[in-house]
Amino acid sequence: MRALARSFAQMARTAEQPGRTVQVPKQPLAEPPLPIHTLGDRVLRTPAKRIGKVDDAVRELVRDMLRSMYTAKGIGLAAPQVGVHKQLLVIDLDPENPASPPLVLINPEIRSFGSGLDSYEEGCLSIPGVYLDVVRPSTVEVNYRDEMGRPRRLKADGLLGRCIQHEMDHLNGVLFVDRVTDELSLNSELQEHGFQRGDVQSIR
Ligand code: GNR
Ligand code: NI
Repeated sequence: MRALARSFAQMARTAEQPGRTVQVPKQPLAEPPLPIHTLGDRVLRTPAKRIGKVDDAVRELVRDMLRSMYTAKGIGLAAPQVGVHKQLLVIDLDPENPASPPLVLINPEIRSFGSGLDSYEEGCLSIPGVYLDVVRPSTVEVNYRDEMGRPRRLKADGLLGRCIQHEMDHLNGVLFVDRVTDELSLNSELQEHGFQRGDVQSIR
């Protein structure tokens, strides 16, 4: 009986321990657990800081970011979008597939860009409704740490390469509209969705 009671106590403790995984159900919730800031909000322009130690608190933040991303129907989310100035981003290009794990990038650094350029229509959870073409390198190579703090390297092209670059811009306080070159489309699309042209910091 003592042994049985003790094993239940151990089970309860195990269940309470923050997990070694960051997986959450991909189901949308009624509201994102972390509210997502939008264009014009200064928090989106504040550069993120390196994460010193990848601990349970970081993994809990990752879970809340994933829940927020799945609820908002995005394929990526960077910590500054939820008002957290940390170098952390999550990506899931297959949010409908429960079997494919999301990507978690901590302290990502771009090692190199490929030589080719692509144009692609981007959107952003922080600028809802606005979709505009952005030119970026077709491929990137990044170093980062995963959710267990292990160092990783990834070479990405296509939508993944695009998404990594979009999210890493967020870590530097840059938004995709800053990179749009079609001034006419930019102005009309912003106006149509109630955003201010003055909140864009065009890069050129
Ligand atoms: O959900 C998103 N879709 C998307 C489409 C094209 C290029 C980039 C993205 S990322 C975006 C989610 C978001 O705002 N991440 O910061
Ligand atoms: Ni975005």
